Amino acid sequence: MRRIRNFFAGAFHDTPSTLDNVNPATGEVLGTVPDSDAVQVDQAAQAARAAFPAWSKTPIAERARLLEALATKIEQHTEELARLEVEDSGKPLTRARTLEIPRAASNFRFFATAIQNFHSETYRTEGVGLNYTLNQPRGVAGCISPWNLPLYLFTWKIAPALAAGCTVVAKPSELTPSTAERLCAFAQEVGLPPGVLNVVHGSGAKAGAALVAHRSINTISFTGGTATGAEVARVAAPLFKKVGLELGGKNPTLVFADADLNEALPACVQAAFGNQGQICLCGSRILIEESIYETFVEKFVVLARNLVVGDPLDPATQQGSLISKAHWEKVRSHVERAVAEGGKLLCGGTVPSLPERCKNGYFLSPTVIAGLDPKCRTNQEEIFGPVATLLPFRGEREVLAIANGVEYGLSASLFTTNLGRAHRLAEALECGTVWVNCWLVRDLRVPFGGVKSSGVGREGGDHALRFFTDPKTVCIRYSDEVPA
Ligand code: TXE
Repeated sequence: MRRIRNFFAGAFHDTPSTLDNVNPATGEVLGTVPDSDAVQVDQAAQAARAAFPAWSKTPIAERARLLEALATKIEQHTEELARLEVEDSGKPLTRARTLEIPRAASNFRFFATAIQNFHSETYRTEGVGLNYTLNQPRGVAGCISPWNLPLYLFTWKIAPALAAGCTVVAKPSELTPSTAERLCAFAQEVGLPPGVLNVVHGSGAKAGAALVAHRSINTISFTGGTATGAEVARVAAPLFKKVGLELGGKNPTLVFADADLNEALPACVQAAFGNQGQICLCGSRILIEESIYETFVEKFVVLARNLVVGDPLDPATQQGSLISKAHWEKVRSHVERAVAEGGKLLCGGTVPSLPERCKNGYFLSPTVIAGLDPKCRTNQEEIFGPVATLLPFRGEREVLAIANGVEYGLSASLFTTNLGRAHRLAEALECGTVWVNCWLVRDLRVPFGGVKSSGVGREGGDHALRFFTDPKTVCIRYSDEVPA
């Protein structure tokens, strides 16, 4: 049995009460997770506060060196971390090993370099003087991350915060604590000073809420559900905290008749079902131009049906389990509602047959639904599971109305070979990222975030470094007259 512990002031600590850590692919209890409350959050916040003055003054080159060292540790432990991620979340091992853990290492490497190139502004006011800005770290940052891409999203917040000179109190999801604990051990091994990175495990309602409300934590970077994001914003607003929210999505994938279907079809399948549909960027509404609708649907359903659902440890597996029993039940209830709303189930909706080891796991076959109105709840609410809906459209005007006709605005994918249309629609789509003829191609320098109910603020590159710093303006008055 694994015993996860909190990490603050450079050491691991037990808590009086714990939660169970369950492997969702097998139903087996893996061990315990601290059930932290305001007391542990306060201890971690005090450690972070005490460490801030020295860390914020640590030369950038030294901070960057420590971040590089963390990246190297992650790389050296890729296999171990990937297996922990799989046990906690049920995602396919191949995915964790080749994509998610390498990306966690890249997050540290990227921000180790980015901070060395981070620059401030200068304005010369002629005849008066010079203004420049100092980008100063804000203090103690609270980083709250979800369970879908555990170490990948955890490090996506922690790396820029540390690079910028903030100290951190972080809370990973209570469902996926294991890789965060390993990261703390790496922090000890590479010599990150005590109190610079602190991790408090526990539920959102207790540990998460205490972190958001803590007065010493003045900056909150949150990724999670939209309802939780609203609660975080409500608590943080009267405390005048700086808050970044990366929330849910109901992202459209637009497929035009002029698209190269050999490229578009596999990309649409990936976008719909990647990580069992549990990525905020998943393209869960596929909008297809009427003239190719029948052809597209037929081919898409074959590809979806052929995805291999199975034991996450099997290298052939493309689809693992959902994150938890509660989430599995929620996604299945969405499928039932889709049918009640008049949707036609073209494939999936059922629990696949699985090897003995996974017979108590929370699996669902990739599910494709057609025949629903764009305004029905299935097409409006985030399902966050392996469920995609297919909708026909006629022309750009109609597809824009459908694509933008939801409360969310995180991303969109657009498949077309018409250059003018690609630019026109990229401008008109209401979201933070538009991918043209691709999905989830990520450059860590670009701004990342959403509009509408998908969130506030941007992560990535300089945007993240700006988030964790405050610009201070220094105005120096001097005379233009050269003394005689
Ligand atoms: O997320 P929560 P849940 C969406 C997806 C999913 C839904 C609910 O639609 O079905 O959200 O998922 C912590 N104060 N996304 O309930 O609760 C929590 O402990 C502070 C989209 O699992 O938002 C965890 O660490 N923190 C998403 C983190 O918030 C709180 C990824 C996210 O959990 C808290 C995940 C509180 N009051 C779900 N309550 C994305 N944008 O990628 C919870 N938490």
